[in-house]
Amino acid sequence: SYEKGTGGAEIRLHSPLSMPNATGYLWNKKMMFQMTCRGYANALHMQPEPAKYAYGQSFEAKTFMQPEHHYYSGHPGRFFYIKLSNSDIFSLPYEPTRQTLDKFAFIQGQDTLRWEIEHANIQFTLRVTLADDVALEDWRLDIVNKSNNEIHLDIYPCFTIGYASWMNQSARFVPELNGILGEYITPYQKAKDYPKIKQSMDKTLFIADSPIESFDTSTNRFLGEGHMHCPDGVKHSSLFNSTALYETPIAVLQHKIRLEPRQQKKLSWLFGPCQSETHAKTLSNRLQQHITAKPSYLKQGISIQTPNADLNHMINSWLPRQLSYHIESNRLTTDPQTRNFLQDHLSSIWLNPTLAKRNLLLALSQQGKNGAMPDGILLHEGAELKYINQVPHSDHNVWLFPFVELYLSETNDFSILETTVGFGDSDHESTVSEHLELACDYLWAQRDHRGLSLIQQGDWCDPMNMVGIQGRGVSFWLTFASAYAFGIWSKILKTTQDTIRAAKWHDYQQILNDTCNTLGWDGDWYARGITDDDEHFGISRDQEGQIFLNPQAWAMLSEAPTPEQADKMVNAIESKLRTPFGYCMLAPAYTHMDERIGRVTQKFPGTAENGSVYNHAASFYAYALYQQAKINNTNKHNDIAFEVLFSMLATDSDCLKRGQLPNFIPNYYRGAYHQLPEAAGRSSQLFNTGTCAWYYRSVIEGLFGIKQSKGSLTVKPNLPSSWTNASISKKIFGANVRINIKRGAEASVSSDSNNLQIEGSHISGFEAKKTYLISVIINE
Ligand code: CEZ
Repeated sequence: SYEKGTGGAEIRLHSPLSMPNATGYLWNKKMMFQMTCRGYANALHMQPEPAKYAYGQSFEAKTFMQPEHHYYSGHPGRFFYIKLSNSDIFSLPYEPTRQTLDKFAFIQGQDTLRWEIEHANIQFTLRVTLADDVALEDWRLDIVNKSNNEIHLDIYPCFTIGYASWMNQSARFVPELNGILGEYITPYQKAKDYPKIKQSMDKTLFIADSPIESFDTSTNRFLGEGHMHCPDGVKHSSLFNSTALYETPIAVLQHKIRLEPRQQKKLSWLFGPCQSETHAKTLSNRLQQHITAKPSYLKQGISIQTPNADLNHMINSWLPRQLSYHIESNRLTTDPQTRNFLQDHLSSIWLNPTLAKRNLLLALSQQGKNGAMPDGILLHEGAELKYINQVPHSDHNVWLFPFVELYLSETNDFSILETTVGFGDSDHESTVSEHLELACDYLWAQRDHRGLSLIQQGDWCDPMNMVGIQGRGVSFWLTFASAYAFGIWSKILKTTQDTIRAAKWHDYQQILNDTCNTLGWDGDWYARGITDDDEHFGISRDQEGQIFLNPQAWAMLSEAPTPEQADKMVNAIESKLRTPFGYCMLAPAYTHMDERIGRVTQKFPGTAENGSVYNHAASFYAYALYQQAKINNTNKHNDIAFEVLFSMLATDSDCLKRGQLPNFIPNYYRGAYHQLPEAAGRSSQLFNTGTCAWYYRSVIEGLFGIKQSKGSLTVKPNLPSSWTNASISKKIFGANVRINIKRGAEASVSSDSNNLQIEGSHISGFEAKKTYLISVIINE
């Protein structure tokens, strides 16, 4: 029911019914906009805190972007009622009338969402783009009369503004704007909040470029005795010209159109937040001079050709877009969780290394003098730690290390280690290298009498909040993650000739691994943790939450398991966590609260951290399997590693079950495959996820086996056994490098350039801006 357009430029869905919650998204630096194929919309803009300019019909809780967002009839949307002269009424894109349309296509482009619809011999092309520099939706409708008769149409764009405030809300028609202005006061009670409220964009603008016959701004007056699917306003010959005076606002306009046979007409509208009527007037100029937010990320990323079309499509066209969304929007927060900030900006290292450097220094400037990274990174003066960032989590230091490792290998900019940065709680300045040493010291110190890492009220797993609530519970995952961090740090120190400290952190890595092997190995896999009351969990004895994916993946990253242990873990994961829709984060999913563990066990079985196919965790696993391959010099898990990656993609054969288009990788698909098979596979539709950077990294370093280090390149591909060839183009130290991989009798690496030095699989001598072709033969 969907089609991938040429060169991955767009994805087309042919029905509003087959995947009703399939969404597309757009963003610019000020906002994000997500819309379902049927016309429901979610939009947030930053001012700088996230805010809405279109709300639901009743008061909404303020929250962060959620998975499996609930759509209902009456949900905020962007609708266009069309009334024909014979009074037939239908709506674009599909909601709210839900009238079957003769032809329907919903199209996600790189910088547009578009619908191509035909009905009653009329062709409609509806598209939305965002302005490049402000929060503003630009809507265009092209109408073509395909019949041989003159037709008369009433078009009613209907943009819900919704219940914005219990203090003050209204909306009115403003003739000078040729449109509607909704006004409200963001509700507040504390006088100290007033300065912020005063600055906020508490107005919603909806303006048209075409003559307006009538309007409504009061939701109730517009609906009358009808509903959104059949409002009185549209049934009448004209809207009621209502003004919303402390009533729920809506923005509906009536345009009358006459079309000769084959004639075409274009209409456009702008919708978005604004500060004042004067500001609205300035924005209205954009009707004439609209500049669309354009993507710039594709040329910075990699390009691959493999026998797997779904993978090519995701990597070449859509994943870089999702990476870019993360680094430009910071997930629409002003205090991204430190863990998210450092993982999302792994992508900056590939797409914008200057930004990556700036963000690493920003994060380190908020580190405590004791070495602890804070729970969130404040992006603006006045930003505060909110939501989950008020709950102490133990893992934030870990994420510095994969970041620094990738930054150094990709950029070769070792001078960053000597750059000085301040601290969050002291005027003192230290070099980045000293900051990182302190971060390791802190992780080392935060262990219990057994030498295991204390979990506090959560680690990577946010809602695992009661394992260590009394201060004693520990996490095997975090112990492995700390060991992994020490391992990375030790390798960096070795490169910088600091052999004494390199040896120390290598020893500490070994100590943590040994401790986990002694206290955490359960026979076929590692336990997840030990509770405050000294009980192991995530072990074979448990009925629920018997096996967790993360400790296995990170044990591999920290190099704790022997090859025999690794095989056992892989087998256990295959038999207990693998489903047709990907690898679950834990199984079986919890069905009731386990007070030893916390609120993760209260999440609905198979959703989010409670046993979904949590793609972030799956991408760690893929990366770890490839890492294993490198360390143990074996390709025995290559097929599984690829399966882990592939199973995260919505494909032709399973997209209906997932309910998602292949325009992004969601944070999860429903798991609990054996417990609740009917919901298994359903996408969360949430494109905020740490998955994307680790996925990209797994493809580059894992599947293609490309690793840069100290100015040279190593290529050791890990192709699945069924592939005979593949190629990748990537910027390597500023040079444009294409690597062709083939199977052959004898493994070799060669190049078209005599200026490169090749020793085994190591290649050096790249010059920036030059183009190189490297041919790699791997064993048949
Ligand atoms: O959020 C993510 C976090 O942003 O959950 C991950 C964690 O590593 C990320 O940093 C795993 O826990 O509070 C909660 O219950 C949640 O855990 C979520 O908010 C979670 C969601 O999946 C949101 O998408």
